[in-house]
Amino acid sequence: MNSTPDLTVVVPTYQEAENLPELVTRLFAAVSSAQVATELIIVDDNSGDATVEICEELSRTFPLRLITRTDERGLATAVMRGLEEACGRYIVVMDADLSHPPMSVPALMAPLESGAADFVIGSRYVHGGSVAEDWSLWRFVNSKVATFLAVGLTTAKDPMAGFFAIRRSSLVDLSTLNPCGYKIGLELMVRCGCKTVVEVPIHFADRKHGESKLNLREQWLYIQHLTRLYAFRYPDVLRFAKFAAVGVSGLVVDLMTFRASLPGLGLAAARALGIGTAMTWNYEWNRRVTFAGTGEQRSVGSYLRFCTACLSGAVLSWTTSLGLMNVVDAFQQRPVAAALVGTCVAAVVNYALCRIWVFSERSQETVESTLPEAIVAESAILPFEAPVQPDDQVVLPARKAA
Ligand SMILES: Nc1nc2c(ncn2[C@@H]2O[C@H](COP(=O)(O)OP(=O)(O)OP(=O)(O)O)[C@@H](O)[C@H]2O)c(=O)[nH]1
Ligand SMILES: [Mg+2]
Repeated sequence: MNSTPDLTVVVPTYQEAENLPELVTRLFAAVSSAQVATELIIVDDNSGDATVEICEELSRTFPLRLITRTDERGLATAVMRGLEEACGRYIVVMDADLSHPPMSVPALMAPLESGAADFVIGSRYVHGGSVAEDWSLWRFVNSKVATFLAVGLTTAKDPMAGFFAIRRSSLVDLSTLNPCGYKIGLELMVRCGCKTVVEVPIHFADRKHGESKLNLREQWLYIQHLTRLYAFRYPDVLRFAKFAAVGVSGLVVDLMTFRASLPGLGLAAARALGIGTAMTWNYEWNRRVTFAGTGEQRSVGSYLRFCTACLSGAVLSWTTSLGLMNVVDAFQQRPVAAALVGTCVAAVVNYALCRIWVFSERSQETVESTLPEAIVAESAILPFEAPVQPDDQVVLPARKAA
């Protein structure tokens, strides 16, 4: 038997001692009959139940490693810790509560082995898959809504199952992952750029022992997590939304300034002051918020480029709306609609100019290269996990591969 396992199964646990003997026995029965050399890594967050003793006992028979974390709690970071420790060519992540059938583990690995998939999901919602009969309507709706919200990130039918497989070589630098909540599978699928996702049908059973650890707070974390993943997958959509929000706030500033200064300054000067104030306001907020990632510093040069971009937008808006009214019959009697189209075209072009010319990514390089080396290095490396004291973990050595 090769000492490097083909497969690492990662199981995060919190107070799952009662489920472990059955899980481990059934898992190794499945991988033995499929002749897959397997190691099991259990990442427990110091449950305070009999997890340590039970794992010690099981590790006499099975290649099992227990990692006990005392400095952190959370399903996603526990899985990431397991991924970090994995030695197998393929990795399967599953729950401890026997919701995920251990007998399906070889089937999850197979499409990775054959090259048919980059990511495999044990799926409840494909043909042949099912959930426990007494699954509540609340859980069903919850799972479906969560899946629907992720539709822009994956077309998989069950990305929330928590039972999945990936090649170890597909894993990106784990310190770049940023999952909050419990949808670590979705995080890996998106950030590791897995193109081919295959879903293998499973029967999702209800837990027999113990309690669910997932609550309403996790739903809120999921929304935050989704926002981050959408921003990662579609950076310009989110940035454009911020740009538009800044634009609307600038309109309010413009009108308020105009109104306040009109009695004292008269029409022409008050109008100029309103426009100038709004432009400065927009410049500052776009620099700080919309294009914050570029590190663009406040400067006369970038301010003038911004004003030029705004002016180009204004000219474009003016020509587009007049052109539409003069040339297109449908707009001749609809000047407001023509003005609206002009404004939209100008907003897109204005955004593009800001993105490419005013707050370009080039300016980030310039800023970083002027920073002392140590600061650049520190800001580039974000630890995903606080360092663990050696005393904090109990690692039971693997005895033999199945
Ligand atoms: N290490 C670690 N594992 C966790 C934590 N929270 C949950 N888990 C484990 O993650 C897996 C999924 O958690 P569950 O509580 O079963 O969540 P669920 O499947 O949505 O809910 P139920 O099946 O209804 O109980 C289980 O193996 C848990 O023991 C945690 O904070 N740390
Ligand atoms: Mg569960």
